[in-house]
Parts: sequence; C-alpha cells; structure tokens
Amino acid sequence: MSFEDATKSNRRQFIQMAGVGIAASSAIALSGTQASASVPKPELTTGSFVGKRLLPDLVVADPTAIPGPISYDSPRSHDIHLVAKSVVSEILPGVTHTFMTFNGQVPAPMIRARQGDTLNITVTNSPENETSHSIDLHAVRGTGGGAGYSEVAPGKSKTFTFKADYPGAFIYHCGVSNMDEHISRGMFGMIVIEPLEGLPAVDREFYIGQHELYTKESFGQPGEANFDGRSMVKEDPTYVLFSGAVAPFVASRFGTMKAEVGETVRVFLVSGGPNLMSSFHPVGNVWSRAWPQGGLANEPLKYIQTWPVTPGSTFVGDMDLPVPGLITLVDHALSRVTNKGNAAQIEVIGDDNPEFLDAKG
Ligand SMILES: [Cu+2]
Repeated sequence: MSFEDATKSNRRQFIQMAGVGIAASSAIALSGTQASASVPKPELTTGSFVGKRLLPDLVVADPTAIPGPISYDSPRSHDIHLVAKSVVSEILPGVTHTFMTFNGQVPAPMIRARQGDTLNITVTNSPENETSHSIDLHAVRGTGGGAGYSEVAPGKSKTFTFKADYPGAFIYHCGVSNMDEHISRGMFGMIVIEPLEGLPAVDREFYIGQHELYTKESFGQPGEANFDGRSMVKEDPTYVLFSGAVAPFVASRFGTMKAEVGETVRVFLVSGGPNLMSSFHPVGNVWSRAWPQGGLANEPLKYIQTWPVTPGSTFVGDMDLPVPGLITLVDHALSRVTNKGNAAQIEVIGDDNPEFLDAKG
C-alpha cells in the first residue's frame, strides 16, 4: 500500500470512527454497550489542582479529571507544580508523535482557584529534555505572564508567586522563543479563576483543548509523525486535534463523555492554536449560557450556536440536555472535522422526550 493509499484508508477509517458525517453521528447510536452503563457522577474535588491522563502511555487528558467548583469563601494559597516532559503518544492507531507536555497530558492540567487567591507556580524541566521551557499564564500581570520568571533549562526548577486578582478562564502555555512549536506539540492548558460569587451550578464539567499539529508526513501515514516547522509557518496543519489525538472521545476510541437526560453540562475549551481559530459548535445542541473568551466576570450570552475561540484564549459554555443522543463538539470549519481529525462526543443517556423531539420515522 502506498503512503497515499494508507492516508486515504486512514481518513476513511477516521470518518467512520468518529461518525462525523455529522448527520451520520446518530449512526453511533445509543445501542452500544456504553449506553446502558450506569453513569457515575464525576468526583468533584475541591482544592487547587487535579490532572490525569486517560491512559499512562497517552497524552490525552481525562476530560473529567479536573478540580471541582470552588467551595470556600476566603482567600487561599495554592502550590502548583508543572513538569515539562516529552511523551510519545498515539495520534490515531499506528501513528505517533513526540508531544511536549506539562505533566504528560494534553491539554495541561486545569488549575482552578478563586479571585483573591495566591498561587505559587513551580515549573520543573525534566533532565532528559533538550530545550528550555517556561509558563505564560494570561491570569498573570507581569513580564510574559510569568514566562519572564519561569524559563528553565533541562533538569532545573523555578518558582514564582502571583495573586489572582481578576476572574476568568485563561489559557496558560509555554512561553519560550519558539513557543508556537511547543504549543502545537501540547504545551498549553487552562487556569480558571472563579469570581467571588462563583459560577452557576451544573451537573457535570468537561475539559478539552484544541490545537493543530504540523507534520512532515501526511494525515494518517503510519509511524512517527515528525514536526514540520515549514508547514507551521504556512499555517497549514496536518491534524486539528482535541486533546492530542484524532477524535479521542468517541465510542470506538477512548469512549464518549457521558451525561444524562435532564442534566446541565459545562464545557471548558482551551484553544492553544498556535494559529487556527476554533469555530466551536456543539452539533445537536446550543450553548444555553456562553462566556466568550472565558470572561467569567461578565453575564453569559444565551443560546449561542458557534463561537470563534481565538488561539490563546478559552470558551466556557453550558448546555441543557432535554433529549438523549450524541452531541458532537467540533470546530465548525468542517474540513478540519472530515479531514484533520477534529471531533469529540458527549453521549446523553436516558429516555426519549417526545415533548422536545419526536422522531416519527
Ligand atoms: Cu516549552
């Protein structure tokens, strides 16, 4: 099989896998075994920092392994430790990439605190790395958002402290001179500074990150996909990913995200880029409440269909789930879905609700 054939074959496989003829997404119906599984609520941990990879040898972050809503009402101090390390991880079956990460996961762990809290940020650069890394948090006022104080050589650590005096959901990312490559390869995450009054309660929260990967090899070519700086400069990526893999959260890969009819869910999206804007849309639903740019200090917009999430920013959106089915989260620049790997699904489990949707057949 030629590389060209392999690519085509893999692309077909991906489209089938993700069910992302979008209209065809219902083809991955609720008839699978996962539909009947009980849906345990995620453990909502209070505290500052939780992160977990879906599998030890995979960078894909568990979208539910995040700190829970803030439950305290006086300022606290948090110690955050981020370790820069490289991880070889599967983009899709048979294709790997050497990702650059914070704590081995993409997106990097969500940091969650409250307006007025103090955060002690330590960045450690693993000794086996070959380049420096740093952290630029958009929740920080100061040189490089902290990058000026945190650039570390392999084997070293640096710490700085800041007060989170304004609320919002912000990106953080590596801030070294070739940060565009480092972000493309996985070095970005979200820091949520909750406003003093907190956020409206929801039943579940999910956390994903969009980024594009530029490789010398074409989409789906088996083996290691090597980073390609030239296609990055042209802004012509091979893959447009959620959380470091092609369509990670579909039944045929690592499983859908799950919720129940009647619940309200919140999605935290961090758009790493480094270059593409995500036209973020939930196929089969609408954002009942939306905080563009992660602007949590503002009143949310209501019933928003698709929102541009610029590189270097975030989006926070809530959905109501009156009917069962699949919601496919996409960048609505749809060639990125059908050709470059961008899709993630929330599976809504429960009884039909003909008052809202009556499929008569
Ligand atoms: Cu870096």
